[in-house]
Amino acid sequence: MTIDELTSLGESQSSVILSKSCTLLPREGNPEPRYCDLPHGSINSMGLPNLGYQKYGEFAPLLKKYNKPYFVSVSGLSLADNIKIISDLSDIQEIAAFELNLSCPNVIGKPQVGYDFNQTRQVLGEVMRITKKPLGVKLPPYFDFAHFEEMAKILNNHKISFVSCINSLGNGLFIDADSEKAVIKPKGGFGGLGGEYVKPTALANVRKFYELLRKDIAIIGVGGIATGRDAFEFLLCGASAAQVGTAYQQQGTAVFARLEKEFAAFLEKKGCHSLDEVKGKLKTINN
Ligand code: RRO
Repeated sequence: MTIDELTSLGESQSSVILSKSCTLLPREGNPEPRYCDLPHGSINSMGLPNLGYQKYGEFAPLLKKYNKPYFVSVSGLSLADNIKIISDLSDIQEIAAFELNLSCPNVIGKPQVGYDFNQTRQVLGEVMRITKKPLGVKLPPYFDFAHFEEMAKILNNHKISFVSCINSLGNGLFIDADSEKAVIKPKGGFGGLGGEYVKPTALANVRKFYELLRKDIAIIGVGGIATGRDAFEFLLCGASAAQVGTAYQQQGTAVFARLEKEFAAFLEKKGCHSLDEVKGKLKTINN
């Protein structure tokens, strides 16, 4: 969220710097406690705290020295806000791409756009017209094949460059039996689940969209990646890159060097010399 955090991503082994999702105006976000580590992941209801989109534009030249792409995540609270943010930031050369977040589960009174197919169609139709930069979409998890198919049809109709699957699994509830309380404060304790809890759901979403999307739409896998072996599983399902949320929150930027090392060692153990040998090559049980 802050320039210090973005700078430390620049200095880390991550291959991209991705900002916190931004809105038109700065936001404090929801009251604390709003994030909690759990035995197998995390729950959060941050509520989109961010410094306002202009700051993420101003940071772009400061991050240039790291020689890695800087992606700005955009989560305007309305279509008009998304248009304003993306058109204003499109002139900034040091921004490599936008990730349009259609799936924040934690803003009170704002349903996730990605669960409303008509709204998604409208947002993409308008937003794609106003930028020449690569634009990807962060999707919520889907659970029904009919929904995967409907969303894929919409995405295939637009010149998007990538999808990131998945955002946190919205509105879980983690409670502590001793205190008889929820572990986070906003929304009566309901929040987005991340980490190990969501990995099978994330793999399913990557796999389904790999089957259904145009091959020029890259898939960024996200949801429970904590080891090189996890990253390999996402590659098998069809992901071209990995995004790390909970493990980054828990371990800081050192997670990227460890993941890279473990992933390379895993590929070597398998005797793989290129990612294309593995990407999307998941086997199924046929007899
Ligand atoms: O800030 C958040 O509450 C938040 C966002 Br924008 C998001 O996309 N996903 C999430 O789990 N939390």
